[in-house]
Amino acid sequence: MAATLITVAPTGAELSKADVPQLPTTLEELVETAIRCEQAGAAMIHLHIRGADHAPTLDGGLLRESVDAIRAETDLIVQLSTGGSVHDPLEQRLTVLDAEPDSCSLTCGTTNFGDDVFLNPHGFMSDLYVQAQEREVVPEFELFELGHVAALSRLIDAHGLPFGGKVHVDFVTGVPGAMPGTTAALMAGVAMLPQEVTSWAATGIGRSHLPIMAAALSAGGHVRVGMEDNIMYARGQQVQHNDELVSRAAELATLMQRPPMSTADARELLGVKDRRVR
Ligand code: KMH
Ligand code: ZN
Repeated sequence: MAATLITVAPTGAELSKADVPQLPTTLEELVETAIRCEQAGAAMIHLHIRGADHAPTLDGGLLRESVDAIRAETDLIVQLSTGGSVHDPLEQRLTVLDAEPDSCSLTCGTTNFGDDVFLNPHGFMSDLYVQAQEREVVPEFELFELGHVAALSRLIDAHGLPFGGKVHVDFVTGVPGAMPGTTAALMAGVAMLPQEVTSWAATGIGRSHLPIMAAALSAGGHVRVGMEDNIMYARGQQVQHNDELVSRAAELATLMQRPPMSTADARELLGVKDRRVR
């Protein structure tokens, strides 16, 4: 059985440090988190950064500093979020690529996002897709809705394959108002994937975190875990560190004969450019 790519999404843009003090928001906390999560079995980090006030930011200097620091201290594939927060302007979300990440998220359409709307019009997606190709950054296609699978096909048909020739998608399930975090919804999405897709992963928000992880592992998919998606380890027990979620994913994957994938194998799976400084 194939190994499992475990991605950790440690921070996100939604939780506040005041409410969740253990959320990693400073550069020091992010690097410490990256190191511990790599040790626990993660091969990729999906990164949102925070400013000095712990609020989400797309500051170019901080993004670059964060990418460089995590690259220097770990072998993790560094994926920057281009989703940012629902309040970030589209033009600024495109500038994330300036920080030269290995990978970037690319959400395949607009979606309900709790009480908000997460905006991803076709023109923005196309610009991001083409700029990622030009800058040799591998996109991870975030699918919050079944219609996003069709939007992914539209992008591939219009612009060809991404840099590296691989197509990796991540189903983000269980966002209130979007695709539910159920095995049935996930399997419907998997069944719709176009033939160009070479690997798929899934994450479940909140309560759907564990069931979606189990469903993905059983169906040959990869997994994303982390406090961006879920801060409860169990009923009444908050996650204290992201590595708890990575360790649990690694244990379950190993139990299912699909042990955590090495960073070297993950780099090959996703076709990322080697930007490591030796
Ligand atoms: N924070 C959400 C609005 C991504 O990182 O690309 C979007 C998000 C997706 O988290
Ligand atoms: Zn994100």
